[in-house]
Amino acid sequence: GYTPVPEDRFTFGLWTVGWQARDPFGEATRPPLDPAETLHRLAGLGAYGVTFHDDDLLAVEPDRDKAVENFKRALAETGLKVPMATTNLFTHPVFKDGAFTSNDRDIRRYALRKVIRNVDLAVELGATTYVCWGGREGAESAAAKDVRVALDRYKEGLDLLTSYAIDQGYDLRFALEPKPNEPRGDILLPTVGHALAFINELEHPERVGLNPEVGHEQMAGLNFTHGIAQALWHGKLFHIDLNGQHGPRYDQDLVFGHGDLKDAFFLVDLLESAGYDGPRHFDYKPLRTDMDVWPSAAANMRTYLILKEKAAAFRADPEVAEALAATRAPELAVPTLAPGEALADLLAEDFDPDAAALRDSAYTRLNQLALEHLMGVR
Ligand code: GLT
Ligand code: MN
Ligand code: MN
Ligand code: MN
Repeated sequence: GYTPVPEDRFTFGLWTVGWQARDPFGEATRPPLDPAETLHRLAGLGAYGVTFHDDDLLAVEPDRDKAVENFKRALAETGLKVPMATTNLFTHPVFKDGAFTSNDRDIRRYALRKVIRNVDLAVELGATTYVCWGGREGAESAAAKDVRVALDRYKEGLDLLTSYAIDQGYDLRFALEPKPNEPRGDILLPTVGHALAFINELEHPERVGLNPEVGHEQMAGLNFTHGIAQALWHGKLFHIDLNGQHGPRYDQDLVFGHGDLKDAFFLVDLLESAGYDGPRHFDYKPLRTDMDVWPSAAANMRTYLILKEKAAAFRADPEVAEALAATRAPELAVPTLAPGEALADLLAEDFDPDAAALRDSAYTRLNQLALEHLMGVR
């Protein structure tokens, strides 16, 4: 069991296993990986596809045309798909004050050219989602960045990109990836909620959704599964970055489940029961102390499959059904006003709040049942 197959739709960024483990305090601990080798390794592990930044393709071959050719050959050899691609708008020092929201107009124009060049390649490779992680769109000094004006420029950038995709006839949607901080002191569109509200102000909101990352919402102290549920409710979960994080600290990018395991369990429960049909995309970093990155890649998929089985067993457990009924959860699906009923009927109703306050929801029993499934004792 727990052996991934392409039908599971597991995907990995080239930059994940390819991370050489440079951090703010130390040099790389691992040599660069040839993207072609990465594709063969991931296919061997049962993955469905890969994702990439424009610059990831250049890891061992600086000539873009040759690098693209090598990548295409490896895709053909392995049968891996490219459901999503993205742009590196953060490594080069030119982006130190942002890309779409840099104070420098010529840098904003360069950033858009860099994105559009990779959008064309992404579509050629079959991608239908284009992620925009604005890690450098932000500030450390309160006065130097007028946030309202920066949001005007952020919107302008996305409006240009969505219009371009529409004009080209591309079957491509854009997915914003929120993050509260790191590398900037404060990043624009810091959470799922901020990004959802921003999308409503865009010229083509139907073309723009979200790519939330587990750790990024948890860095903001938020409940990731709740954020995903709301993104689904808005029809905006275009893509997802799965990984692990322990609370509000630096972005850990741990293996999926290696942070908050209980939240990972309920996340898988939600994705599977809500019928999310996009890729299960891992955006993790192999530990800096691991020299062999492939066991950690496999661990992400194995953990997901184990949690999927545990969540299904939890939902099928008659005691869980009984405990759920005791919480009166099914009643939440009943509209507050009955069909045909008038507000006047509600206003005229007699009610004893003191008696209703005595009802017990017994949520602890449900929590414990979930934990016991997760701990493997049921
Ligand atoms: C970068 C970031 C990730 C984003 C990637 C997409 S790049 O590694 O930390 O969270 O998903 O640009
Ligand atoms: Mn991260
Ligand atoms: Mn990351
Ligand atoms: Mn990410």
